[in-house]
Amino acid sequence: NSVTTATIIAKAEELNKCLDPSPLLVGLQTIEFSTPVSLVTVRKENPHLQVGGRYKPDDCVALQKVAVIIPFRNREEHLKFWLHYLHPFLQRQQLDYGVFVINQDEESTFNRAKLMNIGYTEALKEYDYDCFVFSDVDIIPMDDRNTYRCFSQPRHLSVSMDKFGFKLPYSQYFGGVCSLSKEQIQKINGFPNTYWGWGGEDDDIFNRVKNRGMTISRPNSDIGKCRMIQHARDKNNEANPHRFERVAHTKRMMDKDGLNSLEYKVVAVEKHILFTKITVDVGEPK
Ligand code: UD2
Ligand code: MN
Repeated sequence: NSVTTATIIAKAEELNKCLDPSPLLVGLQTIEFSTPVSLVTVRKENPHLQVGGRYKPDDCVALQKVAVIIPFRNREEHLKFWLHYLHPFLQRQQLDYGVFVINQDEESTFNRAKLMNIGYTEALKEYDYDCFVFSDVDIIPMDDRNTYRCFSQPRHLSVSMDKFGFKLPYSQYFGGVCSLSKEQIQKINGFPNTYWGWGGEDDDIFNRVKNRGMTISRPNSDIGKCRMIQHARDKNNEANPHRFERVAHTKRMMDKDGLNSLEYKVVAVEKHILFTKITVDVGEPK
């Protein structure tokens, strides 16, 4: 009967689980941004991708189903480097993953944390993801032992960046790349929707995690090495003058500002081989 069939399948999958750590890892690699890469080349480098930027190992069952969410606008050159380095990296980690580029449309002030909420919500409509990695488009990890998966506590992954002399800039720093499980995201009501422009939203997320009694997990600084592509501040992402005041009020705001107050419009969904691009209208600051 079907119960025994289900049990047999579950047992077979148990036996066939991918190993942790993956035997395909190579460790520290050089990352450079001097030679531009083309999407045609990146597609050739990754023949096993499914449409939408999806992959799962075919010889074992991945330990986690990971949606990688990239808040985005007008950074095509950075995205090419990201895809070039990260697709092979994620495949060596034997993850069952999908890449979602959440593209803020038009000229409104950029809102990174709201795009992260949207990415979480939209990815869950497509697949039963249990883990979410949120990555700046311009950050490339150097060591594939830094697994882009979830842990028993929310994890900060970009801990040792060239930009900061391969150190944390401050101990509560949570910017760049982080991972949270579905449960961990629900526990903090997602991310704030009310940080318009540059800065502060990463500290708000850190406060949310802390206020819910969780701690931050991190790889050691060797394994956590990464590079950020150098860039100037984008247009329509000026420093948010309200950021310090907002970060001081996370505790009071987090139950009403987050997944439970998220409003947006999907403008377009494009399924490319290398990623799913979801263009969204996030509205304007109130
Ligand atoms: C820092 C943090 C970042 C975030 C930000 C403040 C690091 C390495 N990163 O980044 O996580 O907390 O400060 O908001 O410390 N983006 C676009 N188009 C735009 C603007 C932003 O795609 O027009 C996206 C893109 O993924 C980018 C990210 O937002 O990587 C963060 O913006 P940034 O790179 O301009 O800011 P940065 O490097 O100071
Ligand atoms: Mn940056």
